[in-house]
Amino acid sequence: MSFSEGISDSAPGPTSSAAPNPSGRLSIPEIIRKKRDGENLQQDEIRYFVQAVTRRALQDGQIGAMLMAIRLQGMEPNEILALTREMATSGRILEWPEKWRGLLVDKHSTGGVGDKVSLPLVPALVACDCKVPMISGRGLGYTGGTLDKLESVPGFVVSQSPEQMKHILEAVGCCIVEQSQELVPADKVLYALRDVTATVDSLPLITGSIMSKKVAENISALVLDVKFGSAALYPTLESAQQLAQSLVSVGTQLKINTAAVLSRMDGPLGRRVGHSLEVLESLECLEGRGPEDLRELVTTLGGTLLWQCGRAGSLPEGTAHIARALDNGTALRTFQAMLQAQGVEADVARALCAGTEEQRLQVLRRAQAQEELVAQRGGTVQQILALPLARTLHGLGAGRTQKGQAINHRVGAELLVSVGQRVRKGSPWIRIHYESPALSDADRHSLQGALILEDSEPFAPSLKVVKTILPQTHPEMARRK
Ligand code: IUR
Repeated sequence: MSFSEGISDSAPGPTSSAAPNPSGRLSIPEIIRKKRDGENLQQDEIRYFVQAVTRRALQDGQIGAMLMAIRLQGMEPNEILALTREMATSGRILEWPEKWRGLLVDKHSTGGVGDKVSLPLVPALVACDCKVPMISGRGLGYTGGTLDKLESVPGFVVSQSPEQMKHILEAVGCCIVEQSQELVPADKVLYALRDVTATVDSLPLITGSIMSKKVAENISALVLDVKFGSAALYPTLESAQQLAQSLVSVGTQLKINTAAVLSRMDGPLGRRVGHSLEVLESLECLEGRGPEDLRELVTTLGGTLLWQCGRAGSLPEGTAHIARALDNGTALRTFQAMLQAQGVEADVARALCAGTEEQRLQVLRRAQAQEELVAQRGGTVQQILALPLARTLHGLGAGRTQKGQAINHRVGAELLVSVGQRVRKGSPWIRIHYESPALSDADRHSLQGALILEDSEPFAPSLKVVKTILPQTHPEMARRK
């Protein structure tokens, strides 16, 4: 018996142009062939494939072939919508009390170096009366994951059941957790195979993967931070915009009020990269301090969400609400409560959120060694390239080269200069925190390549956010038409 025959019993019957085998039932090889040859798949074919994936009824080779066919041939918007819907319903959909309707929001980023936005943003949204059941991810490629960053706080537990999530949302208003086994199991299988079949960057597959998890979260509003640039998944603004449009369109059709912000990812976000250093910088942001570009993204993404869910009358008003929550300490107190609700001892959470930098470092632990590199010439900083920096830190143990591998949360870097600033030859521009392996001459060389200097006047750095794609059905949009 072939695999396709083995799973055809519970499959929907064929439609006129669906992919049946000679017995008249849907057939996986025939569905793969259709996509391989650039044909559109019917909804029942997509359902058949996703259900078979979820039941682990397919060979990895079959799934890999289908992923590559999708990667090469693409999908029409109606196919992407069907894929997302089928993936979302491959597992449980979270349920929330009726009184939270309209208040449940989330943010998703396509990932960037130094991107710690979720840490200050999630509690700031709660301080503005939202509920945030964030399901987040681990590091991908050279970019760190929110869960890995939070795990640099001793005691923080990312694994929480749907029931525990509800309990934490009732008590605190937010949680940041890993995807449980019960949510979108199809994505677990597909994602693992995308990673090893060079199909991660497929627009339909990214859309299905991200949006299925948001549909399963059962939220009302979502903002997406879609990055573009040399250290982003999509290098150009145009390609990132296509992805953003696909995500917004699918989200809207699946009844999530979805907006997207397009932001630059050539240089690191903020001045600290590496897990525990990024927690430190997030705490500064939660105190109303910290780097301007981080605050810009937190307030823009949060402000957009507050406007989407009606907690603010305009984008500037939403931005101002988030800024206030950062400046008046309410977001920081919520962050402290979230840490405790997710397993951190009360005195540890207090030392982090109300302590001095020294007390914070005692909790997070400083790496055994630090080294400052100095500028090899004078000039104005045009750019600090995120990719060589992230690659070097990855090699020093800040990232994983294979699944399940331990990472060193203490490895990282602090930028001592900003874009647009003049530096003198011989002045320190970066401090590297490392343990084992030690920093090598090859590392020093590649790091020096990240600092781009030119003989020009100092200048103010550009904003990170270049464009916002608003939800298609928002009343304000309708009024503007
Ligand atoms: N994050 C996801 O959840 N899915 C994806 O495909 C990518 C990032 I790329």
